Amino acid sequence: MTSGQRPTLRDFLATKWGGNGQLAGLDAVVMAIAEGSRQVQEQVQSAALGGALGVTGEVNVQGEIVQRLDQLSSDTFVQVLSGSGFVAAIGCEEIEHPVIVSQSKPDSYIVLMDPLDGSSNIDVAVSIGSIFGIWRKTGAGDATPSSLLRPGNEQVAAVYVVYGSSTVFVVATQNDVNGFTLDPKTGAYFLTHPDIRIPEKCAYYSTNEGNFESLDEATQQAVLKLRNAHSQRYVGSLVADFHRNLLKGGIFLYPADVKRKEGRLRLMYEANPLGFVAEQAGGAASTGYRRIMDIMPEELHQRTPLILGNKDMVEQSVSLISGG
Ligand code: P6P
Repeated sequence: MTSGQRPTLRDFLATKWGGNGQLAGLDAVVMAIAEGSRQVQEQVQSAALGGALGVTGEVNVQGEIVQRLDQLSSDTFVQVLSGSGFVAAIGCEEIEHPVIVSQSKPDSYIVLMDPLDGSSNIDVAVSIGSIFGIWRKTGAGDATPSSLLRPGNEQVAAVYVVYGSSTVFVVATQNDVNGFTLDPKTGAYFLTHPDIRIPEKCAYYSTNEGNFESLDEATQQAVLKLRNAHSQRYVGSLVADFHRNLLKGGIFLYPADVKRKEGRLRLMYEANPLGFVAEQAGGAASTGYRRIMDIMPEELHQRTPLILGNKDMVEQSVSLISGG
């Protein structure tokens, strides 16, 4: 099927969501993310030539050195989301406090994002990505910081983008996950992965084996069981590892360990959005002890252990980790 016969993201959303009053304005938010990702894809592709690789010299709220592309992508997505008219507040990995967008429309949304995930891979041309969790704004008036501290089970949609051998845009709503591929010539996304469901068979496991000795005994047993039955694939970019596992079957683990008792990955803009996508595609997301999306967040940048992907394998790993 040529791109000429494939629906664009815009047409798909109009057809799929047009009549659903519950999702009013959500297409404007998703199209803003799509536009931002188109700009970020160009920034990523031309970074080396345009001197945008490397670091800004700043350290972000995570205590991590800010890559120039981290800052650029954060600025890009804040701009397009704020301009959509349907976003009331933005939480961002690169920004310590929430960005409150005043005078947003009554039926507007809250967006939590990791604008560019996988920073350590930027300078070596390995796949990176962007991640977005979307909640409906509740209450009258402008959003407040507490508007962003919502459990993942209240998300209405989630989006991630993989900047890899192609740029793939995956959008999930209840029981509906679809992937679109960017045509760099036109800047349009075309439907290429309709009705994504995570395969029953788990082909891969993804974890940083360098942390093995830091894991507790029960978690080591879970990793050993996976090691003996599946191929190991680990890119070091959560979005790339998750996307492969979503399409081909797999499980991703970044458990708690002695160095990271709360885990390494962030709850609000990594674990919750990808956990939402996983569950809508028939998968699962756990801390190793509880469902990710049931966590009531206490702060914007809190971290969590993450076991994510094929439902049976997540459940088996959780059973070993938690002794349940
Ligand atoms: P490690 C990238 O910085 C990231 O946040 C995720 O994309 C990735 O899965 C993880 O960190 C990699 O962490 O400790 O294995 O380098």
